[in-house]
Amino acid sequence: MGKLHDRLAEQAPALRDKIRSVVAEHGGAVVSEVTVSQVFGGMRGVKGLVCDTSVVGPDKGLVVRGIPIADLKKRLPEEIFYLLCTGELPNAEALASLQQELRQRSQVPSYVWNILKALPADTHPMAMFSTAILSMERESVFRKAYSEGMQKAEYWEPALEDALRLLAVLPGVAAGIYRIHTRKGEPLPPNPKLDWGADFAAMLGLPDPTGGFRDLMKLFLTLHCDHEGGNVSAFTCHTVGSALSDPFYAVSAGMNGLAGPLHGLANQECLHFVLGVRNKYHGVPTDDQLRDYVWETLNSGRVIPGYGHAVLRVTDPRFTALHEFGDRVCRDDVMFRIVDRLFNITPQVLKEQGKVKDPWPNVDAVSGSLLYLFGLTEFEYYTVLFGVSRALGMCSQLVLNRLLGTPITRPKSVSTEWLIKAASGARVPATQGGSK
Ligand code: AMX
Repeated sequence: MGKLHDRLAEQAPALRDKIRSVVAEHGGAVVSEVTVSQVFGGMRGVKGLVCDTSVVGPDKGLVVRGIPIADLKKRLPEEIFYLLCTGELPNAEALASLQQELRQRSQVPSYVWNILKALPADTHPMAMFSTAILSMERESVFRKAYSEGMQKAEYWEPALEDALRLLAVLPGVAAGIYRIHTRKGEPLPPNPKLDWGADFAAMLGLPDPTGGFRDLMKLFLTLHCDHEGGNVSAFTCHTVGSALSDPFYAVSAGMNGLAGPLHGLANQECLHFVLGVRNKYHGVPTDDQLRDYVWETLNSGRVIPGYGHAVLRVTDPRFTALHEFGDRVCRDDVMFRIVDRLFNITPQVLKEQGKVKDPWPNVDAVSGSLLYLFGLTEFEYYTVLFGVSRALGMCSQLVLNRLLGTPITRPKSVSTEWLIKAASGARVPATQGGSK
């Protein structure tokens, strides 16, 4: 057993006691109320979930276990995983132990390649990614242990084993998907001398003479690791896992949510947008031209990808971290300059339009352009990169929820008629309908 397992085993009794006593002492306290607008508005702002791996403050952005993401940008993604799980950054010994555990589990089974190669050529890389994860469900140690009658207090241990297997194999799977999908050649094997992020960058097989692409990938994987519990992919993964479906089922489901254009697909859409600007103006437009372009997009009923957020109300610190990286390594690149000008102009236009709650850029406004610069030009693939990183958050949340014995998710839905009656003050039954 690795150091991560041992630390979680040490922490488990106190964590469980804490939840038990919170519920015992404050179980009846009201922490959120729900308006009709929220019921019809995607439950925005309703506090009905617990997630201790990270929080996203409207004015702070992502804070991982109490540490702002900007302070973690030099950390390795695997250090972040340890942090997400335990609330502590690993010391050198714990990091080496985790890296060793990942290396031992990193071999991609040949049947995964056979499945991926058998899919039609126009299959989206995210569908390939989710399929690959699901195809490995047969390996689940959690499912096997559950069917053999494991006790509830033990759930987290095989969940951690599945999580480590998944995280170990995902860089190889994702890089192989890139190579198969773009017909760049056979998947490349992992290199045990490299860390998780560097190995992923190497297995993509792109030329990287300066090491800039490797550094970008490591930063990208760290920045996208987690975004509290209510976003579509985290919540989906959590819900599926709450049924005690094993981490392969749950993470695959989370990836299907990440594939949506309002969530993880946005970085692909952003690059599309920036390329549209470049192609229309044959380079970097003037600020006036760019302002017109943004207005034209809005007036045609489309969103400006990479701007706005369901929770944030400031510039996303992950955008700032990647923007700083771009400023350091490719300040004069046409695409980066367009991203930079858009950052100066778009918030003002969105404010003038007056619809969005958050006119500021999110992380997707810049990431695609940097990837493009380093030769990763197939933007259909970008959400898979996001998925590799976000698996860190999904897996840590799953392990902690099994450790805490979190019950199955089952909020109550009501009919529109019930809501109308309730909102107009008519007496309505406290419960209505309901199903398992
Ligand atoms: N461009 C144009 N209009 C926008 C907009 C944008 N970037 N962001 C929000 N709006 C519009 C909404 O469509 C909505 O219009 P409606 O009332 O006509 O439906 C109105 O402004 C109010 O929306 P909101 O409350 O500010 O945002 P939200 O919480 O409903 O949605 C988000 C948040 C991210 C889906 C939205 O800002 C958006 O579509 N942005 C562009 C896509 C994007 O960048 N997604 C990435 C999100 C981060 C991630 O998961 N990777």
